[in-house]
Amino acid sequence: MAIIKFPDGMKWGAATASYQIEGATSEDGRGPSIWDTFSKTAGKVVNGDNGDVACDSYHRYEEDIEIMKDLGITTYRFSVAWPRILPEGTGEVNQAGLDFYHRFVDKLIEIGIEPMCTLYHWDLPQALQNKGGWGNRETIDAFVSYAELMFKQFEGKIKYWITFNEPWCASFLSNYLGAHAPGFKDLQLATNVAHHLLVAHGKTVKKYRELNNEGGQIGYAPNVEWNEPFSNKQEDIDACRRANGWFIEWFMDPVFKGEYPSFMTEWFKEKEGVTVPILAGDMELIAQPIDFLGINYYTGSVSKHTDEGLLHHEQVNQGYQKTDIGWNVFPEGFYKVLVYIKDMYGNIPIYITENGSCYNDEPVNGQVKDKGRITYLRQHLTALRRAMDSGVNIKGYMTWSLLDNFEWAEGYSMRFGIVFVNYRTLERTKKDSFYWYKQTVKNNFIEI
Ligand code: JJW
Repeated sequence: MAIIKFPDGMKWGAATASYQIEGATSEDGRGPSIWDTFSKTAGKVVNGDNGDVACDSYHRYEEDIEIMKDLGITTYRFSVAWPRILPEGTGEVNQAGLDFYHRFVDKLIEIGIEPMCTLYHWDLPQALQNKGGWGNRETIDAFVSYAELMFKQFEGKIKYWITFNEPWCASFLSNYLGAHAPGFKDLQLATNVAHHLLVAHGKTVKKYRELNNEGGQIGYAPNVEWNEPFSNKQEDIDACRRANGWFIEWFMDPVFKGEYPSFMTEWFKEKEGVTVPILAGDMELIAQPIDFLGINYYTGSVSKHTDEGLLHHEQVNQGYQKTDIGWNVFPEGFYKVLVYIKDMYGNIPIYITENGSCYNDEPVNGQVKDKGRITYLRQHLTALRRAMDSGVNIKGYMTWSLLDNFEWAEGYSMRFGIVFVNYRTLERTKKDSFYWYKQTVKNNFIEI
């Protein structure tokens, strides 16, 4: 038994997102989002599930906050549903939507939990999608107006803001791979969307600075994976460089260096005839300095060159353990990707805004023995500590997720929570991993 200690002041938290937990999709004036439309389109979501009820957190938020209080976390990362605030995306403000988040945030603050607010966690108002969504540059200004409204409303209450969650998913997974809303399969469209998300991010950061929010911080939260070359052959190294580059450099070079990674954009141009629609001034906007970087990490793999596919890259089955969603358990990749990011972009403060695992254990006599999740968390926190020892500037860690919830295209079939949700009764049951994480938060160390 050894003890791995975290520094004093380390923030510990849990994360969720609006569409995945709230339910109440047609209550109190909320407008429809692209996820309402997508989940109600046959064949898009496992079992035809949708977020109409989800965890019913819109009504049960006080119970959820009690759970957080028991867990002892310092920070809670949640997202705001844009269509609750602006049902049409722009124009008329829905006071009832604002009221809900005020009630919620006030309660969090009252019990001493710091809110970390994600402005965009994928629930784009459908009214904006009807005008082209993120493929349309006008959506950028619609987003900045919504963000400005939120900054003003919650000034002094919310001190940590995240513009975009997982822009890779919101662009390429959603508009090229077609797996998430709005479900298109068009690489040029997806590339445009990725660019518009980045410009919207930068414009929002600029707006936040203009508003002079004292003591507040703003960042964004890209998702990363780590691809380790199968061999030292140059073609394997290059294939991994592209796979990593799609998640990391594509979304971080513009923010930290004011330019796209040319090895990626040239590849897209040569192989697919796709180009980034950059207008004058865009790159300067995107490169606004941010206060912190959020990192979402779940998985990685050993990969090699193949002559097929967008990136001429394929994973090699190395016999790694897999979680119940089929993703490799790859904690070494967590360490490596964090060190890689530090080496490339410098020592910006980093919050792990998501890390967690899917294990579908259910209650037996009131107990959920999710050993797999505890092992996953222990291994990833060990890797995180190693990254900190290697100089990565980690300020906090938020596990995904507080609750089992609507896992997008997987519906309710895949459970990531440290609290079990019975989707029939909506009863919550704390899993073994909840108690393990509670101990970790309290101790500020883990035992390995
Ligand atoms: C990649 C699958 C091809 C969420 C991916 C699918 C390829 C048709 C979890 N993070 O629920 C990545 N999550 O809301 C945000 N992160 O490719 C939060 N990444 O399909 C969690 C899914 C994901 C993915 C899912």
